[in-house]
Amino acid sequence: MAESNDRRIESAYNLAREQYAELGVDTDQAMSALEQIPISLHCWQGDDVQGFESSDGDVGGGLAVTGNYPGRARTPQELRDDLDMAYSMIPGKGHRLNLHAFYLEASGKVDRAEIAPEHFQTWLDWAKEKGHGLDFNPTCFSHPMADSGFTLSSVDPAVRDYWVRHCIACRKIGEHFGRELNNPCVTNIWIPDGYKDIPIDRNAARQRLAESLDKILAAQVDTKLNLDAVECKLFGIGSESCVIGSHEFYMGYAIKNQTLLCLDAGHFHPTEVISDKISSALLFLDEILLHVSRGVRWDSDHVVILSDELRAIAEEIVRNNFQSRVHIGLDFFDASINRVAAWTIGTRSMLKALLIALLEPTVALREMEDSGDYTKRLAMLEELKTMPWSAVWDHHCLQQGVPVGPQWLEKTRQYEEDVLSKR
Ligand code: RNT
Ligand code: ZN
Repeated sequence: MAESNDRRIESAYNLAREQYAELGVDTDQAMSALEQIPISLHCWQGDDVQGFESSDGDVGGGLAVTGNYPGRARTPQELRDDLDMAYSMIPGKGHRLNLHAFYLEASGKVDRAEIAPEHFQTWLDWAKEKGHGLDFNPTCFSHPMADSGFTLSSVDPAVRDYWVRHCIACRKIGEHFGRELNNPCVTNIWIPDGYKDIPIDRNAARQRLAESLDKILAAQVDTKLNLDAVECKLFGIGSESCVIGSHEFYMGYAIKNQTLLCLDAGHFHPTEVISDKISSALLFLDEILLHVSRGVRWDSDHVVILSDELRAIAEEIVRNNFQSRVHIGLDFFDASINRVAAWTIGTRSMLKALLIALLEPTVALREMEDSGDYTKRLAMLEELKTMPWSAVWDHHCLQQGVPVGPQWLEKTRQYEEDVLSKR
């Protein structure tokens, strides 16, 4: 049964390879290119953004996780088990883990301003053993010092100073990860700061934020090992009228200070897309970070699916050969479905989008565009949509030793029965 299935996948692939070859596209090359693209899975899908500092509570910072599907990871070990399960169903090498600071492992309570590499030793050992790179994030929410809704831009110097110290501690942890894994860590700063209602002084808060960021970046950290990123947002729950760290703020800040800019797909107006921003940002910045997410009507952080925008993001990266300059991270949290499935669906969709882009005859399409033949460009883009990329995807999964098609769901159901349902 399994053998005849493998044969069917092989013969479908052989036909697809011929069909792509007619367009001048090498499917084997596309698969080996795909294998090299790391995706950074966000740890926070596994436990509904709770972290391991204290007992369950409101996430805060305007982040909302909805759903009560059973089986949430309650300990770092459970989270690692769930991640191992998800990675085992995702093709490709060197996928990463994106950790938030409040996923630390410490015997007692550790102040966020005092966190250090030792609190992440088990994560680091695990990453080394499994061959994952690590990325990192200060956690500037879910904390009494963030209760006012302001952190790095607070009017209170003590609050600002506290979060400056936390962010510096995080950059040092990122540097440590980078050194230990011989693989640079992207440390991304996102803060919730903003006003629910119309402020009269947007300028002062932004000045305070810039000053705080300057202090954070002034701390000595090897920028080859730790890559700093800053993430903007349009609005959040409770910051509907003004977010201090807006797009213009961080675009300017990142260019001036040559940090990475993080573009989150849910952080713009609902019809505004990050795919269109990549080429502009990379004209003025060496590297950027993506938080690939899916907003539904607002920044709802739905699981990523193979949407037109996801494909457009992948096309922008691949067509311009930006693979080494764009760090692809995921950012969604759905507590209404199996959480391991959520990671698997989102990551496999991201990889499918990249594969489709890698199978595009881009040179030919560019010639059509440059010669003004927009009729052929549109016609070909539509025809390409029904090319047999799925046969290449199945073959790729088979070769990589991960489940083909919906087989991964059976594995996930088994894991749910054996592990998740017993929590
Ligand atoms: C919030 C940002 C941020 C968070 C994570 C948990 O709107 O997208 O990236 O999702 O830090
Ligand atoms: Zn984000």
